[in-house]
Amino acid sequence: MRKLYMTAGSPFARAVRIVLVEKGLDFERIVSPSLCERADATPTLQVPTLIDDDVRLWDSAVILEYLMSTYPNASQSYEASAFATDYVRSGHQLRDKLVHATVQTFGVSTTTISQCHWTGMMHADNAHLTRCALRNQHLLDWFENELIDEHNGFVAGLDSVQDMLLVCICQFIERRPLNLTWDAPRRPKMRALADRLSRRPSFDAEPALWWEPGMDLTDPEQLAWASRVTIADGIDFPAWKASRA
Ligand SMILES: N[C@@H](CCC(=O)N[C@@H](CS)C(=O)NCC(=O)O)C(=O)O
Repeated sequence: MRKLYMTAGSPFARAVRIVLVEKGLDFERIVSPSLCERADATPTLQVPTLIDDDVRLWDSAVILEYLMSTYPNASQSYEASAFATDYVRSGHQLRDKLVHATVQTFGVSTTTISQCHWTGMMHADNAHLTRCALRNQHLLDWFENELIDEHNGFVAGLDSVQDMLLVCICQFIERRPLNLTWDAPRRPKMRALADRLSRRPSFDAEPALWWEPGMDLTDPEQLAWASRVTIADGIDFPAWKASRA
């Protein structure tokens, strides 16, 4: 069976998981692979990496392109806007790839801040990370401008892979105490996109989870808490743990 190297938190891996679900494709999860397992799978040492028979791919953009071009969509048995049939549309390749690359830059900026945060470097105290946080705000304003309206994402009438990755990164931001934000009154199209995609069963099946060091997502209570809490709740894991002691 195809295998996906992933972590529960990676927004890039989550976008791949969501597309696998949209397409009705089974996969085995290699969750939080060790350094040795990562090194055996990919020279990037990163997740996601996908193994599908003799095809081994890393980088979510390449994996998403492969899945979109190799497998047709499963038939939809629920009320939802249509899921894109192509990674990039014929006649719009350059624009769709530019959008995807820009969304990936948003993801890299965000996960760089996150990974540094957990090693004790707050973005406000570091010039490069401060630039990453500033870049995010410029990128978010650009996305708001590129989204068509409050009923459509980057492409009229369907939910694209680019829409999905963008929302995965926003929902990652909502589930880390990083002092970052994406939501703002001046970005109603972004809010509408996140709300609409959250209603897709694939987003529910592969949820974004709160994460902080010390959490154990194999504990059902912690998993239930991680599934519902966001930064809007104003609580973090140490506070929740203390409230239960
Ligand atoms: N461009 C890559 C980025 C993947 C990435 O940054 N993965 C992170 C997790 S969100 C990772 O594996 N980080 C560990 C590391 O960089 O060593 C993609 O789109 O797949």
